[in-house]
Amino acid sequence: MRIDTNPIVRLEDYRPSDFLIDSVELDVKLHPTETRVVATLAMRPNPEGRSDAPLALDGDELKLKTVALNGRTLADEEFEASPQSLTIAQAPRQPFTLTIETEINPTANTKLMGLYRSGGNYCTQCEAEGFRRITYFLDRPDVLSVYTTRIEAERGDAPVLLGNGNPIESGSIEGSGRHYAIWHDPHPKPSYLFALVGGRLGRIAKTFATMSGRAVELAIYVEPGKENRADYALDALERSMRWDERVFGREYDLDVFNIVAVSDFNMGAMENKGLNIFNDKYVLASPETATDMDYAHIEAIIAHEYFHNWTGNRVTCRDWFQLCLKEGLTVFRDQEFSSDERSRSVHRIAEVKTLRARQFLEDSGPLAHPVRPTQYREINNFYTATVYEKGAEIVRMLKTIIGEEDFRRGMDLYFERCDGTAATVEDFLKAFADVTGRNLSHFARWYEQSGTPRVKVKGQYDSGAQTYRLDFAQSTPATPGQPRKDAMAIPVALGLVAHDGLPLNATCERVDERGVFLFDRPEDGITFTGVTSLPVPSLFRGFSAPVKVSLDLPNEELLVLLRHDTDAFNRWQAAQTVAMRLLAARSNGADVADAEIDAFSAALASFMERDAQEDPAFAALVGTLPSEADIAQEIGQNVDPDAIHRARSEMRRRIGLSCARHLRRFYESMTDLGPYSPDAASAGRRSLRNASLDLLAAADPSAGEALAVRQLESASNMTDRLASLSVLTTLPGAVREEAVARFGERYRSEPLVLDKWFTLQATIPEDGTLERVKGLMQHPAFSIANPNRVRALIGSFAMLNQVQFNRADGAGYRFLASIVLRTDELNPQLAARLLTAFGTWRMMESARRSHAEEALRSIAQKPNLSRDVGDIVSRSLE
Ligand code: 0A1
Ligand code: ZN
Repeated sequence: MRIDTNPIVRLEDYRPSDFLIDSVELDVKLHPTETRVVATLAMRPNPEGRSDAPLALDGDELKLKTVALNGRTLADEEFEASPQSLTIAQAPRQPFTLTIETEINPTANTKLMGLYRSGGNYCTQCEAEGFRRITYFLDRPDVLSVYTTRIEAERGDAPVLLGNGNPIESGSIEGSGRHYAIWHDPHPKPSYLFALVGGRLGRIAKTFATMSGRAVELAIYVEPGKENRADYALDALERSMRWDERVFGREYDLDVFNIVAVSDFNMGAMENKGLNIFNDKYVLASPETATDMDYAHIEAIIAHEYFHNWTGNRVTCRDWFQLCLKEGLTVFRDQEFSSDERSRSVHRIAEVKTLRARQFLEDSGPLAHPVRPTQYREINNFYTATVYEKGAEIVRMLKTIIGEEDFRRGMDLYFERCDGTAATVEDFLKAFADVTGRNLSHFARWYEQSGTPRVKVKGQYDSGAQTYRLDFAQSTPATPGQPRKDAMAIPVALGLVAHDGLPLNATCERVDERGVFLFDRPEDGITFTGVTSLPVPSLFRGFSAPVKVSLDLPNEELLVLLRHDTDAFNRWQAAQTVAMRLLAARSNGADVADAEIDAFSAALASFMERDAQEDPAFAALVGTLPSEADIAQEIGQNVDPDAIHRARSEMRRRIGLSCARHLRRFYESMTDLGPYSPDAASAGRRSLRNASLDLLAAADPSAGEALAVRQLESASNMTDRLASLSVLTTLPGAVREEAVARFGERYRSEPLVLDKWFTLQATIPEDGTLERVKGLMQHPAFSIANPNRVRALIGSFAMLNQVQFNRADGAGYRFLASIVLRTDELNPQLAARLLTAFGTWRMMESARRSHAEEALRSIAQKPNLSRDVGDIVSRSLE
């Protein structure tokens, strides 16, 4: 394997910057290939830094034109410059001005970091280390500066010019066809929050009055002609701002808030101060082009980026190891927002499904790392489910442990103390320790220890004494770099449920007034008294901790929870646990008595009969079996994806047959009541109807096909149209091919819709799919340079198509390896993300495992890999 020479950055090596930059004046003359940037930096030595240190600025692929110190151009021997750095050995020990002129080529920038072009427009992406691709800088999050940006461009090319902060001046440059705009951001910020945009863009706007009565102009900029597709995003922005005022007391702090949608973007969106830049898929929506899920994602991501204004921007991170300080907390905030705007329990189930599918998976594979990592080779590779999603779970657990009121008081104190600073996880926890008087040092282990804790629980009822005892044991498996683990502080929200569902007045002194037991040792036990009949324990209500639970209860008892638990999450969980037991056993070739499957189907049928109507979205979730990937994760070793696929298909068929009467009823009754609306209640009806269609088709393919064809033709919105096409893709034959072709034709000029079409085809669990994917790479709408297209077609194939990516002959792995190498030359971040699909290779059966290893090695031995890909491939093979 190739030797990795990339230096490792370590948390323990952190030291303050030797210099500070109080203000930055940037003058950017936009040009497609020769953009000129003049940066004027007001600098001074940092009293907390070393007094003899040289001034070493970061760069990346930069071309230096000139550098001047206090207005005097420096001679060549007075500094050292390369595309990667600019060093002045003898920098002044008093405040000074450094003026640097660089030239950059936005058109050649395919990495989509720094200044680049998307759809002919200019835009920037600076997190984490992209600002150094614009000018030489102290490109680290603990250097905070006030920015003034002057942007100049051809008026015809870029009539719209946007920067951070407030607009302060604009005008024409006489006789040149050029114009300029000046933006000033009064809030000191790190360079990763810098942004500018120049281009031809349409705009929608509205005025927002903040809680203290200030007027803020909210605007969204999109491709001209698509303005009305931004209405939902603008509405979501306004709701987010109101929510943050109401729930966290946080007010917006500039005169304008701008959002720009671009079509080439590596991630979801970016929280640049006052100028959020979004992947257009998380802004643009119309009933004809977007699904209910798209609307929900738009709402969540608009909120997420807006919430960063306080958790990320006003309080930023001291260093990149603290990434979870802004990301975990902001995900928690956006989840709370979505829960308040929609159905809390349905949303919680969705959050947990994502957490398990992505974060538990990551935590059990070669890329496992702590929520606050202690070292990295490439920071771009740490924008992970662990930092984001598990990071959010930690904040949620903290709130569960200390309670709502103290949580709010702690947040207030955190904002008060840390506003305007670059903070750490310790600063965050200290605010909560101080308001509650609690010692949170044991809790802090959640940030340090990687791996998903397992909790084993045993229950014992003593009918004579009317007590019920629960014994808990915890352990966390070894993960890379962490062979041994300590016990975690695990909040267990719990209760007891009687078999007949009637309330049990049992009590336990170890359970607090919010129903939470804090399990913080390797083993512990608690006893309930006053238990008048045999109960079923309902544990980890609302998924109170990100752990894997095993509870040795028979299926019939678990199904009591589906029927009677007051906690909706655990009702859903009970059905999932039973389904998972049956599916895992079947996939492993174990004998599962038909009676057990029948009992499960009957429980589902009676749930559908009794409760489904009340909350259709919840019912749709209960009726959806664990995914093939979830089953693989549960099995954990020697996985045969084909066996899993067969077991799950068979179970879907059986459920479809035994619940057919209810499913047909839902299919007929859960129709749209009026014109399309993306609200949660309407979306819930559609989801139950479409989940019913899916099960009906599994039970009776030809009847299902007929229903799906009819729905595809008559659908009035993308949710229903796509759901019917999705059902058709599971049914091979001419009808499917015809439907797929017509859909592709109908949306040929709608890239975001074609992405869904790419994904559907890439996830067909049949042998021809790899060839189909290769064929689709030739489609005129496909582009290897556009991350959305690549992820929709190739990312989905690798991440979602269990049987075809993990083909027994290794062709899926070899294909992905070739794409990773190809994309690495253009866009290393994209390549590295695709490569994470190999995270499950070690859990496959041996033939697949060796094919995967060979594919990984073929990547590893290539010369000149990017740092992004080099890092992932070497960790995947370790
Ligand atoms: N801070 C953003 C995520 C983000 C990170 C890196 C990027 O560079 C390509 C872009 C966006 C967020 O959490 O929304
Ligand atoms: Zn974020």
